[in-house]
Amino acid sequence: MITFLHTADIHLGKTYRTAADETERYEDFFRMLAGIVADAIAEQVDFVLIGGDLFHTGQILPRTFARTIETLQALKDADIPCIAVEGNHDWIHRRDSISWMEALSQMGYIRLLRPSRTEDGGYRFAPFDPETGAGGHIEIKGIHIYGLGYIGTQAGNHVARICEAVTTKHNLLLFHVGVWSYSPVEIGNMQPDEALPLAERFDYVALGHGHKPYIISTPEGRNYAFNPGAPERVNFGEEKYDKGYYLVRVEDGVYCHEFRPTSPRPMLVATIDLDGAGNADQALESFRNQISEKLSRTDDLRRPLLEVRLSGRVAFHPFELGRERLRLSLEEICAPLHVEIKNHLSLVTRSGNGEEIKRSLAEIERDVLGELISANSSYKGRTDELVGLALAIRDQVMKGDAEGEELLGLLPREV
Ligand SMILES: [Mn+2]
Repeated sequence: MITFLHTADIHLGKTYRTAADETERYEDFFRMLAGIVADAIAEQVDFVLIGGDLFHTGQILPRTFARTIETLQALKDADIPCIAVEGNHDWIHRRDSISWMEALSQMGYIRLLRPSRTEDGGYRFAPFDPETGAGGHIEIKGIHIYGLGYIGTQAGNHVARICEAVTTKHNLLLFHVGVWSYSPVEIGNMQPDEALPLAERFDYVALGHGHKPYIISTPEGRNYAFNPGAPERVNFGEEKYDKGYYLVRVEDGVYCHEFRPTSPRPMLVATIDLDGAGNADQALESFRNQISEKLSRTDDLRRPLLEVRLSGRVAFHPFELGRERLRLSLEEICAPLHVEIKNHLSLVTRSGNGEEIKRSLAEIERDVLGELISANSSYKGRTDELVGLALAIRDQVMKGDAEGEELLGLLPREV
């Protein structure tokens, strides 16, 4: 019997750069990988598969690389091969420098599989060479493992060429791609009928990319492609997904999977309805009650990640219920690790002739910014463009995903 562990989308290096406790969030992803590594060792698996997006970005910090090595060390010491492909997040566009994934492979922490291409556009899966840390194919206990990273929206068109390049039996494919409509990700998917020929060539297609787990079967009902999803909650929108990875046992060529659940950080996306609130104090009271009620549904004591959307028509200026005020209130209730607030309140007033006027916070923000920008004559005729740019930068900062150089990158050169 052969056993292996299949995970993907670990996203090491992600944090919220605007959070005071960014280290706590940063450690979530390493803690998660360490738990998976510990399970692989406890189960004495023959190998571990990582279906792409080990890292959150192509350009990681040196300490992220150091922590990754620390975390994978136990697997290396136990002589359990860790086989990985690159995801869209690990992808490095500058081909003149070595990627972090390549470095890990050269150092023996992972075996990075990547095919080469033939002159006529075909695929070539060269045997993996531990000396150089490169190759497209590796055999372990009679299973031929082929690896393909992220090839983007063209994936569906490449299936025939991928299958043609494989002539062995008992094959497994590690592939960072989503299959529509199982995958919640919009980009980088192929259609189920485009993926189907893979079922003939490969006994198990180990997917990565979509952060939600799913399994695809042939029309005859044989499960052939497995996506474990991200073991941690990476982005808002993942709060309801099952979280875990697969432990797979292979006996006489039959693959038997078990989904092992993980324990990700609590995440809550809450829409708070403040419709009809007469003043900001009343609205804040209602806000506190609704948040507390929603949080009481979980008994996880870890500091949650929160996305709060305020909605409703109120009789006070939405600015009065500012982000700082809401943030302080949330701090008292649950000390969230990270908060994103989307204020969709709208102010309802009556004009002189009794007509209802409804204005949202977004409209008010645009007006204020527009006035400030158009006051400077050198920005003449570009008010809308610059208001849009200012709001885009504001949104990036609030998300906590980008800072410094990355934010400057949003600016067009001539500004
Ligand atoms: Mn991912």
